[in-house]
Amino acid sequence: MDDKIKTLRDWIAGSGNIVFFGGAGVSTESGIPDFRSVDGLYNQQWRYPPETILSATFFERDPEEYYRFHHAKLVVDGAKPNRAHLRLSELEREGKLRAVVTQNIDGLHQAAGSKNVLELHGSILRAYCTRCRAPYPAEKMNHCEGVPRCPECGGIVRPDIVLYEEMLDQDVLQKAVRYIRGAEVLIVGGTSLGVYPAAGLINYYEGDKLALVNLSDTPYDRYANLVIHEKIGEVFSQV
Ligand code: CNA
Repeated sequence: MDDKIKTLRDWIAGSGNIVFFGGAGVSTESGIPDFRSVDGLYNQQWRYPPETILSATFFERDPEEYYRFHHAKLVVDGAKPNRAHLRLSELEREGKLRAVVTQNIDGLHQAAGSKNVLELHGSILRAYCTRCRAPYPAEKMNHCEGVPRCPECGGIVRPDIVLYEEMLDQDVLQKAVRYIRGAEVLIVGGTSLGVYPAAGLINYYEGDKLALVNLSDTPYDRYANLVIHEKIGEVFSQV
């Protein structure tokens, strides 16, 4: 086994206070494309970059185009948790992992069995009406034709995700800060650490066991105590 993976395994074995902070790269091995990899959404043919389509202004101006993207790219039917999701949920059950803080909106950590998941950017598995705020079945929103409408008031339905230009839920953010600040081991994985304010959360970590597991370099590599540039599912299957 690689020395770095062995170090991570030792940290995990020796700690009862681990926090995981992750992003889209955690789900690529489940078949959900991220934004910035070569086969990520930035490098696919699309009329606008994902961050434009996934913005509040764009949603308001062109919900048809938003939902075209949503149905084609955000909803990946049949995606299942991979070895990273599954090992993280196991570590929680073993009483070693305190929380998963995620930028993902796919619900795969919960599907793997994780209970304490802080979804910084919400989830496409929840939906509500933009006009009357009534909840709407996410399954229907994710599989309808065109723009879903509220049966009560006719308003446009939206996913319960944080669009660009919108604020993060302060309660979720504060909890994430608390877990990260108090963690003994912080494992950060599958994130380019380029989307703020989420990426800035790493600055709250005060310990000396910061592990970064990401295929490509990140701006935080030089601050980490351990950097592993490998597939996160493969790493988690060994720790
Ligand atoms: P990103 O900017 O696309 O970065 C992903 C990172 O993961 C890249 O640096 C890749 O090198 C790395 N990566 C890809 N596959 C693997 C792998 N198997 N193992 C290890 N590393 C890998 O995504 P971020 O999460 O950093 O950006 C934040 C955005 C992306 C958030 O707002 C998310 O909501 C949004 N997003 C979420 C999903 C999802 O829910 N699955 C999918 C696409 C985008």
